[in-house]
Amino acid sequence: MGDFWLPEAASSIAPEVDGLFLFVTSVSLLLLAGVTGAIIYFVSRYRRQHPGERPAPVKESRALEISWIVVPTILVLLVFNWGFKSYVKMNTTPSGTYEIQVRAQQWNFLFEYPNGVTSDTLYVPEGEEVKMKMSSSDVLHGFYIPAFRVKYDVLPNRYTSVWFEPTKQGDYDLFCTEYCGTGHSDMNKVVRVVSQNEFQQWLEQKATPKDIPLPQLGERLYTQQGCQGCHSLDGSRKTGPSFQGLYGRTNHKMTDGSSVTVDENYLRQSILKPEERIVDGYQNVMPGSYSSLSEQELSGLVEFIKEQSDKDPPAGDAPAQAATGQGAN
Ligand code: HEC
Ligand SMILES: [Cu+2]
Repeated sequence: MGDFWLPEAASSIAPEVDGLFLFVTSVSLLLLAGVTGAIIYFVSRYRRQHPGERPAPVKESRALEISWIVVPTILVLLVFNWGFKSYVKMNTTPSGTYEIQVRAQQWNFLFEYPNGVTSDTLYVPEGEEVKMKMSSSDVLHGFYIPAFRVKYDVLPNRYTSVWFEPTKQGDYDLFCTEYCGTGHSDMNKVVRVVSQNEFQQWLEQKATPKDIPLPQLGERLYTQQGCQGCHSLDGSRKTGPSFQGLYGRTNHKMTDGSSVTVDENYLRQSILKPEERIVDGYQNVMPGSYSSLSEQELSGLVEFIKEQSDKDPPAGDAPAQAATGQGAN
């Protein structure tokens, strides 16, 4: 049933939500059919038969009046009762629920698990109640998983939460549902429901080893810190310039007409004080909050960006070509 016109139902609350939805829809359709039928019947039955015909006076029908008061009242109360119960259930987190932090920012979701592991994909165990504790570091975002039938706003300066119990393994969509800027339509993630065993394994395997090489640390930060929402690695243009082939460029143009050579110090300054030099063709929208990154994290990011050049060494005039290529996107 679910697959025909509703998204797959993959959480414990989904059948309840769908049941109510189907009930309201079918009652509405029945009423629509009844009212339309009555209109058509009356139009033909009571049409004027000959000129000068005067309709007979209408007599009240107590039975009719009572029924169109009582029947809708019962329907409304039924729907209210049903909906209210589900609503209370959805909004009361059971105690002892496994908690995952959700951080939303333009234009990325980051998921953080109790053991400190962070992830770009939301992993959740099948058959376990999970709570999302959500906050935003900039503007209003929305957290929506159609297959779970949960949707809630994510606000700056305060926590909101939703909970659900996934009932079916697989990959599902997660969307941002508040228009939050130019990258909004890219703010999609995957929810991966796995067995409890797989979930534990994944968590352990993701736990950060202490001495991780700098480029790997950088790669991790690239997703965790949301750089990926604005900077691609494949040369495509997003809100910010791609990191592909960035390092080592000479004659890199800024909006003030100056040009720079992209070395480690330029990268470092671009992350710490993005507002000081704006790359030509882009706007000053990179968050200033990265100045709180640690020295090691900064080096990690710089090394990671450097690696993006090794993969695809730019030719002498690559910047110009890259720029036109980006424009066509
Ligand atoms: C909200 C979007 C956004 C996010 C998030 C963001 N940036 Fe940027 N970034 C930009 C924009 C736009 C520019 C170009 C304008 C400028 O120079 O400030 C830029 C410029 C840069 C530059 C200079 C690029 C060049 O071509 O010279 C570097 C390096 C950089 N960002 C690194 C990062 C890193 C590292 C992160 C994550 C820790 C990050 N940015 C997060 C939007 C963003
Ligand atoms: Cu958003």
